[in-house]
Amino acid sequence: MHSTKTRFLISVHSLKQLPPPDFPEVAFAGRSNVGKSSLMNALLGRRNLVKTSARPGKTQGLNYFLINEALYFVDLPGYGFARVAKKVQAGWQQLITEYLLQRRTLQLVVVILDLRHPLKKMDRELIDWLGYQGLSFLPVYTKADKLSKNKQMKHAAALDAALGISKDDRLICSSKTGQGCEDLRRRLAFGVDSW
Ligand SMILES: Nc1nc2c(ncn2[C@@H]2O[C@H](COP(=O)(O)OP(=O)(O)OP(=O)(O)O)[C@@H](O)[C@H]2O)c(=O)[nH]1
Ligand SMILES: [Mg+2]
Repeated sequence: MHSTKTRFLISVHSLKQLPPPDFPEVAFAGRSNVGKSSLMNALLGRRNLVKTSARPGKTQGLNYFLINEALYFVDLPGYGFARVAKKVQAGWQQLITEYLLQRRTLQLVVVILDLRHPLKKMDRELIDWLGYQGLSFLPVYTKADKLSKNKQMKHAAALDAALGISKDDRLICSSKTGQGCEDLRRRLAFGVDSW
């Protein structure tokens, strides 16, 4: 493991609370419970720095982590969880939308999808919207450990086709086994030399 020094900075609930835009940043988006927080922990080599949960709706607010005093990771609340009140979901969505549109230092949105499942409507809407807004994004197909190698390839090809992308434009990962994490770390090394 690399010597990565990470600390939790702030949970942002309104744009006024955003930390000064002093570093490049990478945001992690995806459906509730897809494994965003787990993937961040896997990348950082930390067990539970970013709070994870078997119950969807764990991450609330935009949670900022500072890595090696050089890069921000931003854990976003998940979307599409029916049991979170509509009003609360709408509030998060507005916060996330405004954040994505305003934050000039945002380098990349990692969009996390479950490798086991077909593309969902809200995933497609997010990816289409990011493309339309000209924001850079990287699809990551996670929970790969739950499928055989053969199935991983099949499912990944189906998601690629649904998104209209090639296999160089995404990664297959597992937070449990660490599969793909080294590749992902390399793609996220904005301003960080010692990953
Ligand atoms: N087997 C396996 N389980 C995973 C993986 N990633 C996440 N999980 C499990 O999936 C559940 C949800 O993980 P989280 O990381 O909390 O998901 P999240 O997307 O941050 O969820 P919200 O914060 O609610 O939006 C937890 O029970 C994790 O242990 C993975 O790669 N493999
Ligand atoms: Mg989370």
